[in-house]
Amino acid sequence: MLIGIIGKPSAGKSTFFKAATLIDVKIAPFPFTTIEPNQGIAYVRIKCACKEFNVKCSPRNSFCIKGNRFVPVKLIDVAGLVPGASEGKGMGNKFLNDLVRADALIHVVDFSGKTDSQGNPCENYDPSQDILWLENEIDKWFIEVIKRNLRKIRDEKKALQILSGLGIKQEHLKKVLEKFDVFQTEEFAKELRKISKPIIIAANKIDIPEAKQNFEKISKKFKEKIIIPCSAEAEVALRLASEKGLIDYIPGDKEFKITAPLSPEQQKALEYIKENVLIPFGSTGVQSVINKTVFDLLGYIAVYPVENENKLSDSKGNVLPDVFLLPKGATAKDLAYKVHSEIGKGFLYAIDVRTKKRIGADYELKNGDVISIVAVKKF
Ligand SMILES: Nc1nc2c(ncn2[C@@H]2O[C@H](COP(=O)(O)OP(=O)(O)O)[C@@H](O)[C@H]2O)c(=O)[nH]1
Ligand SMILES: [Mg+2]
Repeated sequence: MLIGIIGKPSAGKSTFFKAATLIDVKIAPFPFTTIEPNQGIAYVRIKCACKEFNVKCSPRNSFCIKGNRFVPVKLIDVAGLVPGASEGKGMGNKFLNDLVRADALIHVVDFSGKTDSQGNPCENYDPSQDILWLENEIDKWFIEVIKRNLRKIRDEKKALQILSGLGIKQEHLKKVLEKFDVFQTEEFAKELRKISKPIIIAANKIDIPEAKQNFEKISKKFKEKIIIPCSAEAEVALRLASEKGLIDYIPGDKEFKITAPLSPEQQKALEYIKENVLIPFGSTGVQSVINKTVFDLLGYIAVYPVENENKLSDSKGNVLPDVFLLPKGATAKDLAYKVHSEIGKGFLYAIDVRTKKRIGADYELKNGDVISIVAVKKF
């Protein structure tokens, strides 16, 4: 899963990226496949099953802080967009390549109204304009790419083949085809964008008083969109203070505890965050944006596979070692394949560890399930 961060210049994309990926490497000692320069690892935060089952977990592909499991997802800081980008303004191929690969987009919007559509300082800019023009640019870009690729193509089967070649997923094509045919290019492209690149809005710089007022207005205006108040800068400050041992703070928490003597400036900065972000909004919002992107926008679920249903462990005794993020609708057999292709092939049945009930290959997994898979071992 890859999540792209988009927005106009100076909206706070890089700050958001830093906030979401800044995590003490000491607590995340597991290896990752190659990460490109503008990519980073963010984490969704879920309740770790260790608490409920009252066991001490030994995570392998994630980590646990005080009963909160942090599960990695890849984040990509896409270049800034400006109005007219789809006609080539301020946008290179790099942007498009990054965008194509993203499963979902976080649109970081400066809600303070203190930057114009190009990212220049101003007063009283209406942030809802950004929500509209940016979505429109991406739609236009989709229309453009599809038109260009389907020029002179008249055969639907061929057209769909070409779209698959562009990295567009079968399941997305299928859904769009229920509403439009591929030659209704504009409607088709817009629907495809909506399904294949859903957008969540991070209402950033919410610590600034004008942003609060704008948020109240705009969230009422766009009821169908997911808009999360957030302060990327506050989250960076809290994660840094926590790394330095000045405060106790877990990303996503609604408060922090001071654990060391502070300079007057540090004291003031933390007080500001508490009064203007944490108390009025319940958190900095950065963690919440990541969580809602994965669980609400993309509809994923988190599932713990274990081998030993009594010890909740793998064969080496690691307790609740893994947690996987799977698309909604994933079955017990899908989970088995995710654990290992051999386990998938040899799948016999599975056990829902909570109920101790046997479940079949087609059982649709639920968020938070702890599942033990029984497979033929002779492969
Ligand atoms: N007050 C406030 N300023 C922020 C916040 N996030 C980012 N900024 C500031 O906005 C400016 C642009 O941020 P940056 O991350 O470089 O924007 P980008 O161009 O979208 O990558 C910088 O001066 C940041 O310090 C926030 O949550 N609150
Ligand atoms: Mg930047």
